[in-house]
Amino acid sequence: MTKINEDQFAAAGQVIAGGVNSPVRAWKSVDGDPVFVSHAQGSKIYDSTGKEYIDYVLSWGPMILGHAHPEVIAAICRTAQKGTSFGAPTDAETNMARLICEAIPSIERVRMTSSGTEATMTAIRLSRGYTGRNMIMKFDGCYHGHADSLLIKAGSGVATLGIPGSPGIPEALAKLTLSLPYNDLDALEKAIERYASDLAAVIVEPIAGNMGVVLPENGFLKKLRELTAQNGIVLIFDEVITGFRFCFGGYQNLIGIKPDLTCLGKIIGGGMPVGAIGGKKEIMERLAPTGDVYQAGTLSGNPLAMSAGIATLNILKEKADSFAALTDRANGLCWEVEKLFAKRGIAICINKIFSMFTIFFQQGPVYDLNTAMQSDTRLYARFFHGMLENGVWLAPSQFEAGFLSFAHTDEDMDKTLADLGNTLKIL
Ligand code: HOZ
Repeated sequence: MTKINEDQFAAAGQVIAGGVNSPVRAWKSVDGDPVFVSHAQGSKIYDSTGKEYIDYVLSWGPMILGHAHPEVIAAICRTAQKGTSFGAPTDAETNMARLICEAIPSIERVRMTSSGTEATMTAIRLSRGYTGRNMIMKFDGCYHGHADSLLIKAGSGVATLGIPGSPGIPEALAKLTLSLPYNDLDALEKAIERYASDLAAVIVEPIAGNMGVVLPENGFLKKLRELTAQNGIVLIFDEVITGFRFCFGGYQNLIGIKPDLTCLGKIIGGGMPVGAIGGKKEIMERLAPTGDVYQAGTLSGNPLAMSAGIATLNILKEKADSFAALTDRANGLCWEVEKLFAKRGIAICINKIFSMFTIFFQQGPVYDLNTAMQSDTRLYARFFHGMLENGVWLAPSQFEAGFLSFAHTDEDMDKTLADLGNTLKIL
């Protein structure tokens, strides 16, 4: 297994809890020490020895334009020269909110935060305040950040490390969160029937990206919308990953379903720390200062984050027609990957949508957390290290999504497939 950067990781471990600032970065489930990054440009990321990798993690999604896009960097630099934080309103915040409202029709009002976790945490508090109810519903394997109420049967690092929940979350609070299997209409109908009058909100990743990519089955999201509307339950779409990844808007634009609230993050910050919650005016105006539900943040709407986000969204708006080409490139790559694995006689199941994918090391189908967990994670770890050795940077966990950016080229695809060929020889 790869064992470079041991000194750096050991040094980090002396001063940083676990040596990392987010658990999945420790590469525990792929059995190796993390490679330390020095810089990144376009579709490439470079480690501290200067080695180049084609990057399919893209900072876990935000870098859809590729790393260090010149227009985004120029916007950040221009803004930084005028000051980096004011704790007072700026026009940039209005411009950002306008772009979001224009792109996603269900959003009439926006509140910026500094992370996706803050956005989902706010969405839950707001739903509880608005409905006067306490319970919430989520789905197994969906990860909505690390707020107490949402860290129940969550995906991402929690699934990667096999942690069922987390100590530190009071039992009394955990009891207020129901978690159901993703895509299980029967369980959904029964739970709504039983708990409707106590449920403040249902929160869902409309495309699950944190147990690996798992797609909603036909009718699942539509039924969710119907049942929540009928019962006065706030429907929250967590589009932190999917927002602006498939089109200039959210996944909701493509399926014509309007949630009551939407959480955003990642791409809207162009690589700077950001989050946002948006939705119906009637609900959003319950936030203080117009309403009584409190939420705040010194760095919310931070000028650097706004400038990087606005630059990114403006480029995506201009490129709206190019999303199809990005999808074609991802389809072509996944198709060739499937062929190479089949030739080698290794069973995989690729779940993909637009420019987002996961190669599950199993026959499939993968349609919920239970089926995702049947993957051969040991084999994934060997695959991960083989690809890394060859110069391809993949997620250090079976239970995460891979992404393509507009900076990826045909040459990147060819090299990736050649690297896969080499990796398969030793798998
Ligand atoms: N939970 C994130 C991926 N879904 C990982 C964040 C990080 O480690 O940077």
